[in-house]
Amino acid sequence: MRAKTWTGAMTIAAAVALVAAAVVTSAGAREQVREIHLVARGMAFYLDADPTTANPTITLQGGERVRLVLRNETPGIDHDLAITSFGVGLTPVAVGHVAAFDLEVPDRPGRHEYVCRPHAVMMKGTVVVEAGL
Ligand SMILES: [Cu+2]
Repeated sequence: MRAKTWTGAMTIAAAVALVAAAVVTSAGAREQVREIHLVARGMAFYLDADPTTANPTITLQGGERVRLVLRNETPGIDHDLAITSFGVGLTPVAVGHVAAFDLEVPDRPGRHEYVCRPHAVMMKGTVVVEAGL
């Protein structure tokens, strides 16, 4: 009997937690930030989801909010990540570390460049901004 009451209390607590999570989620949806995860491996960038395409083109939507996350997997070499035409970038990231910056993408289609500033000759790619919805 006592155990059953305890279970009931737990169920109510879980339901309250779910409602609270739903409220947080709907509030978050209004200011949704899309995360793009990059890895610096050797002397190139890779998307976390595609470990074979070096320095991939990154496509953004005008007006969207994105968070660019960089993880450095290059022993002994610090890398950064910047989109200088947007005035955003990271301070250098040591191996095994992760850093990120947020960007509100200008609502203007165009092509830009992302780069690792210390290794700009090898580590750079294109950012395409498509027309916003
Ligand atoms: Cu670098």
